[in-house]
Amino acid sequence: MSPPVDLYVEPNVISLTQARAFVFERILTDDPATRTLFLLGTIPNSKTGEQETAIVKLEKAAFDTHAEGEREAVQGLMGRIGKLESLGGNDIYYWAKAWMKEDRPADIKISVIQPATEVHISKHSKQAVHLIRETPELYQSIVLPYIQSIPASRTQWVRNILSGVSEADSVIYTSPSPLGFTVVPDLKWDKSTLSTLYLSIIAHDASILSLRSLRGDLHLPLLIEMRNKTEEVVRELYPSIEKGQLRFFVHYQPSYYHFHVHVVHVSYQGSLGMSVGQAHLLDDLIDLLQLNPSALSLLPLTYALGENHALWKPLSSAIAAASSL
Ligand code: G7M
Repeated sequence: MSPPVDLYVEPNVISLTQARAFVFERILTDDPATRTLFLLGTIPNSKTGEQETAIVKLEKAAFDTHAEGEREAVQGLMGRIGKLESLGGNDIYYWAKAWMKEDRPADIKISVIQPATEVHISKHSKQAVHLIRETPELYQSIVLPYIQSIPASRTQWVRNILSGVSEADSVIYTSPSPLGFTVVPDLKWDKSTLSTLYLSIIAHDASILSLRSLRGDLHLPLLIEMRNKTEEVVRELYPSIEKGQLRFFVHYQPSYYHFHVHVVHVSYQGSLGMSVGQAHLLDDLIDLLQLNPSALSLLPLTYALGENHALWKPLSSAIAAASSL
């Protein structure tokens, strides 16, 4: 039933004319991580034409690969790049920022893996994800042998950083032995936007495979130095970053097994790699090891695993077999 005529209110839609008539006053929030801008200004009322205070949120849209005609548009995307500025490269990985049209701010960040292997293709393919509870026994019987079977070529890019072959001009700090570690921008960072700052602290000791290898008696001084020295160096380099504005965390499972710590600006909320279960605060790991030097080899760990991950089949089968006993 249609509403009575005198109660009918024109739907409030914004027209192109009104949008173009927006008078900008100031930026309320600029969040590069979510690619969102909140602007304050005025827009003319559609009936009276009078300028009214308005808050406008501008959010970059996701690539729509399902809409009709969009597949063709995606196919042509790389061909439409007007300008490209390399940000770095290491082994088979390259990253850059690019402009779809030269006359506007860089609008995409590009990361390339070339030549990509089947492992890369399956890692980056959409897949179902499940939660796994990894006991210390499962770590010893399945996870550790898997890590030991990974070819050394998969961590070539890490050795390139540590030996100075790649990314040498990006390295922010190298700590001398015996507490050796190197701090370098993660390839996810554009190396300029502080609110999306993203660094990696890579341990020099390749025998620390992941957080499972950490022992209080051996590694507490290293972890504490990574935490404190990196904060000091980053704050010296970027004085606008305050104490308590850097988040230090460690992934389990990581994507490569050479111990490293992620460091991000606290306002950076955009990364899936910060999900509960995968990300462990460095401070919590230090506390756990102080309580019990073997805590990280004794605790069961729960995390999400994609079905394409090499550990999914052996771990899920072992868990299913144990629960049917
Ligand atoms: O999940 P995991 O803790 O293993 O994270 C690995 C991190 O290493 C990710 O945040 C990647 O963006 C980063 N990364 C990967 N590669 C191949 C490179 C690289 O070649 N250089 C730098 N600087 N970071 C990388």
